[in-house]
Amino acid sequence: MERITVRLPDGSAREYAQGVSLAQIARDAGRSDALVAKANGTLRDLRATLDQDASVELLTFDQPEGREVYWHSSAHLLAQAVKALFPEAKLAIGPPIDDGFYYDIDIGRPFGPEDLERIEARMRELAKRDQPIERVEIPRDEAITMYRQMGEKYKLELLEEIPDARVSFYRQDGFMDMCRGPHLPQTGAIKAIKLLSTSGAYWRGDEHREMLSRIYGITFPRQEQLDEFVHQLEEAKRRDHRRLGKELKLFAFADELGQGLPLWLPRGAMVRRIMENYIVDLELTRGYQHVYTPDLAALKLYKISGHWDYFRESMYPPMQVDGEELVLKPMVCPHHIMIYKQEQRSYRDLPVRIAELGRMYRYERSGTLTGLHRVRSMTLNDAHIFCRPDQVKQEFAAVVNLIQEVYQEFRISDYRLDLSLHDPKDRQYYHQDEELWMTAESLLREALDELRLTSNLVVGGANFYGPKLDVQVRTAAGKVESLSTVQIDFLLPRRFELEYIAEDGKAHRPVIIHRAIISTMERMMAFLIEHFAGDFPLWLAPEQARILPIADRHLEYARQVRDRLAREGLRVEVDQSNERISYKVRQGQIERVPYMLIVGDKEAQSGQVAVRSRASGDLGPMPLDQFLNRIRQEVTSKS
Ligand code: TSB
Ligand code: ZN
Repeated sequence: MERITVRLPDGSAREYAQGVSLAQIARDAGRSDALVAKANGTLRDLRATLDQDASVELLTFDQPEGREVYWHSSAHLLAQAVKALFPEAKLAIGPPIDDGFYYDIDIGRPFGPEDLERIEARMRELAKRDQPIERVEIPRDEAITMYRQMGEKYKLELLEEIPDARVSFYRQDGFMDMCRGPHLPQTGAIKAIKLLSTSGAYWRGDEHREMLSRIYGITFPRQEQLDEFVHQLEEAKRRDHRRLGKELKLFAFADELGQGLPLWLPRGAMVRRIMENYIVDLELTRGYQHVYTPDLAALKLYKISGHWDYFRESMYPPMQVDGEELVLKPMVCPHHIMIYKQEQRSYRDLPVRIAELGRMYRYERSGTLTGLHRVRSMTLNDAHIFCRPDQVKQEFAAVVNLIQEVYQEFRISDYRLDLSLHDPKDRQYYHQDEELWMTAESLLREALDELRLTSNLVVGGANFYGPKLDVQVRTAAGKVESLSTVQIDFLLPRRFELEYIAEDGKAHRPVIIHRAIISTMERMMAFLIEHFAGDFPLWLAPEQARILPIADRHLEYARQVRDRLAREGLRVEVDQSNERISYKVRQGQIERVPYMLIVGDKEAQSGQVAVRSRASGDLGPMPLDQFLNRIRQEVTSKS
């Protein structure tokens, strides 16, 4: 028999007889953790054999491809369990996904929670039996006959589209599923199993076809991994801003209003107003001038800027009025440029920093809309800094410092910086002036170096007008989104022929820095709700204290306390319901009110309040002034 040479990634090589299995190679390499192998670049079952020299890579659950196979085999196990419990079930498709796997199945009704429990238990049983998973290839006609007999109409439909003469199946125990593979060598590799949810799914995603029932699940080699996953899932649910936004009455969406168009309810609007006042006041101390510009603009403005060419798919279509074409504003920059152009500017005037809480409208595809994280109408904490080329670095640094200062106040420390540059190969999207790109990008890199900041390079992530630095944060669901952004732009000044008179008396071209510190109010709100899990710090809380009268006869004193605190600028309300005090306390907890002030006979007589803090529990009775001092201090320190 012929010998073959097998090479492993560590450089070692071994001789084998032709026909050696990949499982044998894994055993010899002491790799009991291997799930599947790559032989000469092709993914293969461990049960597969080699008949020529090969470089072999053994893959485990820790590698994306290994995990994919693991979850794919888990989907088969799910189908096997379903067929064992519901022999009449018709199987459709069952692929691995980012987090686990699903299987679409037709049992003529949706699966319920009890079904899931039974199926999950059966999967565990089948995995414990540790059945071999074997690949079999059969002629296509035979496969058709088999599936006809079984009445597996969805499989038949899939089979009809396969042109090959032979079709591969995977068999474990008596269960067979048509599949390309590869798969795990045996079911016992699947250890920790959880079925997560069900949903309806149309066959082939076509709403005119059958409605199937989809079961989602996840599996891991170790129980701790499953526990950790479930914990993260619960944490994501607990923090999900869409759920909290409803529960805490912060914002809402309405079908009649349209997708991606949020309503800011009084409590959410209060938080937003605090954020807006905070950032505008801060910017006014840093040399920004705040302006207002319209939500509509003539289309020609965006033709000059280039947005119409490069950003059109995110814009609402133009409307015709009085012979003019108007569009909803998708970006504020051209408006601020118009403001810059109102005066002749000299080098002494620069930098000019024009800021606005600018409303923007963007057509985002409906599949991408996620609560307040991604909406279609939004308000951006926007500014455009018009400066001389020699001022870019220092202005950029000032913006980055401002971001850091604001993040500290909001207690945001978990973020990443993305430096997005243009892709020189993408000649379609990016303007062709390589020199401009080089200048802008090296300025940005130098500034970052001087700030001693490390960033993650994203080639091809730049805007059409220039490179940028984005602050990236993670949503509760684990998705990465940009919050703050700083963008260097040499292009729009050119397109709009912007000028300033330099020391030499001649007209020169300024540079624009586009920047947003707290992003759009919508995205920041979504982020903060999840970040604080609904427990806004006192300075941001929509309702800072609630006064709870024990009985109706304490209502008057409660109102006096409220008026006193309100005059001091605090956001206070009285619970005027005739519920029992324990119920009122519970309600205050659910609504995450930072302080509850309970007032009864004793408090009313002595001018005191009994304080219950969200963070520290019962603080007992104290004079109103003492409480006032405490809360004032907490607000100023933003703690
Ligand atoms: C900074 N012209 C620049 C501005 O001067 C600009 O508009 N940049 S942007 O397109 O990157 O948007 C700025 C920020 O708005 C993004 O970083 C992101 O945080 C936020 N944002 C963008 N699109 C949406 C959206 N659909 N929903 C919520 N927030 C969004
Ligand atoms: Zn801009």
